Amino acid sequence: MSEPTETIEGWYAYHEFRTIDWTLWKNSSAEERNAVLEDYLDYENRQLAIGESHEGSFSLYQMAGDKADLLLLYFRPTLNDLIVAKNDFNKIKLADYTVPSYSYTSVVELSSYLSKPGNNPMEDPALQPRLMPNLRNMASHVCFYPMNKRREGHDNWYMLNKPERVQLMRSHGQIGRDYSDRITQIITGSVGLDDWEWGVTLFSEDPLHFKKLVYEMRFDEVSARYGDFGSFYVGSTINGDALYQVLSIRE
Ligand code: 76R
Repeated sequence: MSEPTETIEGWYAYHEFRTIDWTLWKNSSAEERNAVLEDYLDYENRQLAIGESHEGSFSLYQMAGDKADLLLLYFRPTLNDLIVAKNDFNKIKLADYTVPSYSYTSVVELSSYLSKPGNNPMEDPALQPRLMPNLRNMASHVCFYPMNKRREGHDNWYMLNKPERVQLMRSHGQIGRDYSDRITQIITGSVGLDDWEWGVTLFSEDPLHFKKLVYEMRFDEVSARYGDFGSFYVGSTINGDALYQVLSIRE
């Protein structure tokens, strides 16, 4: 058996994708629509208060394509906190006008591939913002996709010995670091938690950087030989006030 890589876990993450039921929305009265949005602003304020007291983080995104219209992204210290956050959303009026289309449960993961020997990562203050991400500090665009490391015939990541994996991850890290001024990445682990092994969440001011980075990584051995990818979701951050604009209907 080859040696597993040590991982450090941070906050739990919940990505909830929803589509808007436009027919129901358009058929509701202006008063009802206003009440839905007021109710959402209340919810958003409660989420922001949780963020300010460092008990989690939340952001809403408007999504491109037909896989989802909205992404509700939560980070929380425990899995139970995530369940509470999910249920709290289901209790507000906006939940009646939106339908879940995909969701992903995972936990922030830093792997020790490139950590310096002798360093205790838990005591490294520089890692704290990575383990407990503050979505308020992230760039305006988001890209999410789940992925696995391949386990097929000769291309079995889990049969490689540790030095081989370290070497492959070094090259991966090098490409990634070239983008670190344009892209922030949050890797969340989901083995035993959801259907894929990792969730990849990227943030950038310009969505073109997502395309450039993901394309470049496709040529790197760790992605080319060992990466299997799920569906991609891309969008941009939106607060409750902007949601008013998105959902407003001309009478
Ligand atoms: O954490 C670090 O900065 C150390 C280097 C590093 C590790 C260990 C790193 C850097 N990643 C690591 C682990 Mn990554 N990453 C991905 C994807 O689309 C694809 O081809 C793959 C999806 C992207 C886009 C990306 C970006 N990374 C991992 C792991 C866990 C592997 C394991 O444990 O086996 C996965 C699944 C993964 C996937 N990576 C970086 C980036 C970027 C931008 C960086 C540089 C971060 C920075 O320095 O700011």
